Amino acid sequence: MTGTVSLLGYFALALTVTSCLAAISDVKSNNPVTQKPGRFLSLPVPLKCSQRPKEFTYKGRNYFYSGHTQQYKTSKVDWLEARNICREYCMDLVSIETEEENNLIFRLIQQNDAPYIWTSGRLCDFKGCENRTDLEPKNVNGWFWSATRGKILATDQTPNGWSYNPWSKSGHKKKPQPDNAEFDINGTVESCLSVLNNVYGDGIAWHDIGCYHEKPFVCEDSDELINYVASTNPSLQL
Ligand SMILES: [Ca+2]
Repeated sequence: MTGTVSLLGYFALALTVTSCLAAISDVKSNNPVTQKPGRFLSLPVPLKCSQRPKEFTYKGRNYFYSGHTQQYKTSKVDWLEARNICREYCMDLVSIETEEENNLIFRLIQQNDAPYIWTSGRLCDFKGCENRTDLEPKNVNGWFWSATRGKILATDQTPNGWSYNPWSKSGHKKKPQPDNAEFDINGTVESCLSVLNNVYGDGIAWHDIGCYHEKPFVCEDSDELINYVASTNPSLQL
């Protein structure tokens, strides 16, 4: 996928970093069990941004896998906590826009035998997503990268420019992903996108997962947060 498709007026507003930082609150799941009230997106911490882990670089952006850092070596956190850890470093959870980037992430998972990782993929199923016929059906057209607000192309076909569909062909119900399988079990919507490593005998592939699950994660540089911190801290080395 090339370019960024702005999903919502809500998000377009948030493109202004100041409003982004001030206005976006936690996007809550529909399940009371998974709601932790009062949780917001974290602001970048300039000193942490300048000392952020730079495990590898792709297309000018730095990435790191939490399992490769001293501090988060054994950490498993829910989706929002993972985003916030990344964001304090001027990063965000990884957004996988191309097959080449996906292969990079799949290889990282394979080579390190990681069981799964969080990405920034999110289902648009919260306030602001109502009455959006263009996002229907939600399980096909309702997904986006929350870090960049880029649209994730239709989940039921091979994305334009890719040679395969990264969504798994199997899962808990032995159905192609996203399948929102946990909803039938306990009412939790599977609103977050995780890359799982052969959990269902399906190889390394994308799955929709309840956002409360705790997983290691991959952070990627956020242009937006880096630019913001650079503009407010001109002497800081980023
Ligand atoms: Ca699923």
